[in-house]
Amino acid sequence: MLSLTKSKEAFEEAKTLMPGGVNSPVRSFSAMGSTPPFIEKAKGSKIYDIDGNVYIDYVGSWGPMIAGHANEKVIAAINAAAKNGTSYGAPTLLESKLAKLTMEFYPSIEKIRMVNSGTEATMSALRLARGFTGRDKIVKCIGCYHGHSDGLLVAAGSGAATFGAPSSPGVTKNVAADTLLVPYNDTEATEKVFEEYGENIAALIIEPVAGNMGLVLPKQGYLRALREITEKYGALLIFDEVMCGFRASLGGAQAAYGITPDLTCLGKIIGGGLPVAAYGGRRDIMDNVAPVGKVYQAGTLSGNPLAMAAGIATLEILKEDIDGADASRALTLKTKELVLGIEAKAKEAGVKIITHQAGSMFGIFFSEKEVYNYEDAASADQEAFKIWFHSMLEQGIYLAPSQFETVFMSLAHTKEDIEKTIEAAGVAFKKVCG
Ligand code: HOZ
Repeated sequence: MLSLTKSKEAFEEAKTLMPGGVNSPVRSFSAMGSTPPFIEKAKGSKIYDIDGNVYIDYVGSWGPMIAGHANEKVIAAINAAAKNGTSYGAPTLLESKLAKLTMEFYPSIEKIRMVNSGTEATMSALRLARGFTGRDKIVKCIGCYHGHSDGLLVAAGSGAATFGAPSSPGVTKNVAADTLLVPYNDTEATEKVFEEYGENIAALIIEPVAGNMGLVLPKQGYLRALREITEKYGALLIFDEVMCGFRASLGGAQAAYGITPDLTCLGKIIGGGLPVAAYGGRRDIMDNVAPVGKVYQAGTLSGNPLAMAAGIATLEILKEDIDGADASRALTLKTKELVLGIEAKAKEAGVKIITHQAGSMFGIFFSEKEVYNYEDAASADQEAFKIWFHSMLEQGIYLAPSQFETVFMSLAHTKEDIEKTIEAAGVAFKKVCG
């Protein structure tokens, strides 16, 4: 039985200090009805809580820790940068280095602007799209999550869906009215919205591989259809690859599916565990950002030297070959092994699940029917998920505490970790059966 005595005490105190005891809602575990382990440290594929429990971690700080926790190269780079001062609010060589490295992975990005969070990246990309096109409306998919700026907290996934408030109070009707909604994977609905509002639509923003309604993959031809529709109506196509960037493939979903968006938003991995995100894309569009153009966006800690150093070290690790192939092959194979093992255990226990994998991301739904969009995801058995989640945690496997999230593999996960996780999954599926 997992002992969380110290975490429980810490959580009680934290709840008196912060809403729900946390600085970001999903990590409160409240959707799972339990107490979050308070983390003391992490190394490689493991995280350690303040009660002395050790977990194999598949959350990886919600994506960034692709090289594993406290990777020596990343820590050395942060230390070296810190010795030279922690922030200057002035240009550095590190910013150009991370920009160039990012563009090697994402050739569609001809110019880039570094910011601090995925929320800033998507919010700024949309402002830019509006400034560039002179149009007001945007299109987003129901259940996709693009951070917490007002216009994007409409029918949002992730924590917003987890806590039953996909459209947040506090977002004005006028702002919400400029966000047009379509179901994910629904080309026809998208065409209809463009037929009706096309002249006023600045951009369609999408997680090309959706990671915030569980992991949902694009149907064949869907992303290409979006490219064609946006082009036809003169709207921009924005890929929010904050989550699937460097994971669906090293070049993200755009490389995996062969689609070139006009703008891309990145986050998480690009900062190697420190706060970095970015938006970038076509030069003619990016040159509308201040100080070249008039679309304003700024930030004191944007391009912070510690964060740039961590991002550079992480992307350099991703460029290294592993067993004669690039890192994405190793990550994908490990993830596949885990997913196949989990599927086999579910079958053995007679539990119906749907699994999805995109490179080093994976997710499971307790459902008998395929999951193509938010409605399908929401109709999966949430109670079964909760039982499975808690049994896995008890056995030292740390998964995202919500059906509307994705889990992540890192380069640090070992064969032994994967075998242990598959065994644990077998026990957990039996629990689901009662
Ligand atoms: N929005 C993040 C997951 N999609 C959760 C971030 C966190 O709680 O740390």
